[in-house]
Amino acid sequence: MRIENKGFVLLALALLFLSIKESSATEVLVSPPAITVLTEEDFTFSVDIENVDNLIAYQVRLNWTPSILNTINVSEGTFLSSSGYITNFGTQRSTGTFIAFSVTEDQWSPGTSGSGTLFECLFNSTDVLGQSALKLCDTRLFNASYTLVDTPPYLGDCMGDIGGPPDMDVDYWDTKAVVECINSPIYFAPADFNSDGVVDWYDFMCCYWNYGTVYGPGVKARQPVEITHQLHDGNVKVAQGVGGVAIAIDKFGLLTPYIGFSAITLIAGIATIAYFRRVKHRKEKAIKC
Ligand SMILES: [Ca+2]
Ligand SMILES: [Ca+2]
Repeated sequence: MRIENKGFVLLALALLFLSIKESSATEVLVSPPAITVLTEEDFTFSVDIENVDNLIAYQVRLNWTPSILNTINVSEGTFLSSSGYITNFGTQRSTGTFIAFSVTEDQWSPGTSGSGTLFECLFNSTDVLGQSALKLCDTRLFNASYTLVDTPPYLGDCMGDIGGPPDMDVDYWDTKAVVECINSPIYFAPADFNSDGVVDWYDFMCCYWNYGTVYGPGVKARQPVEITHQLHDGNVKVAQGVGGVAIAIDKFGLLTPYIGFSAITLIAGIATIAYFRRVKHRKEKAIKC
């Protein structure tokens, strides 16, 4: 083979390798990436995931310009539950941002692989012309596995029963405290198990994996395993409606009762999980005895 032909073959193989590598990267993206709407118009978009392997939980924050857009509703997509297992989805919202999270209820369920929709959003444009990014950040994707690590720290244990000090037992009270701290302006350091300065879904996953654990000499902690990924933001352009008359409505005020509802629902769901896991844990202990 001539030298220039060898070079061409090597270049083609390199490009093929790069294309395979790029297509297999896990991505979280806004779909469609570019949206044009009129003032005071409802519109939908989704946050999707592509090429993920063995996903059991996620957290995604979405930021936008609140003078341009309002959020109306956020609902879970079909991807995580496509494994056939029940999921617990929730959001914590404030002006111009929300953080969405979900986890498969049964911690021993297999993860979900492939591509699909994590959650769907119904938004409304205001009467202000302009553009707003739909910016993804603070995303965390979790594999359906964990790593055993030495203690301390005692992952998942941030308080005792009814708000007491940490008691070396990971239970409902720890889980409740972590969920209530997510997106809260009040930083509760004991619930920040990985000491990254924020209480988020990683810290919840510490409770998830270690739920029912009673720490003592030689007892290891289960550390969440994260999935690396890339982000692709979206953008919304708000144009003047033809012949439309802009009517200023404080939609955020109208939505106030809804904000916080999903968080309460989530905590209730987690409490249910906690209850059944506690019953299961007690049964297992009884069988061992
Ligand atoms: Ca505890
Ligand atoms: Ca943390």
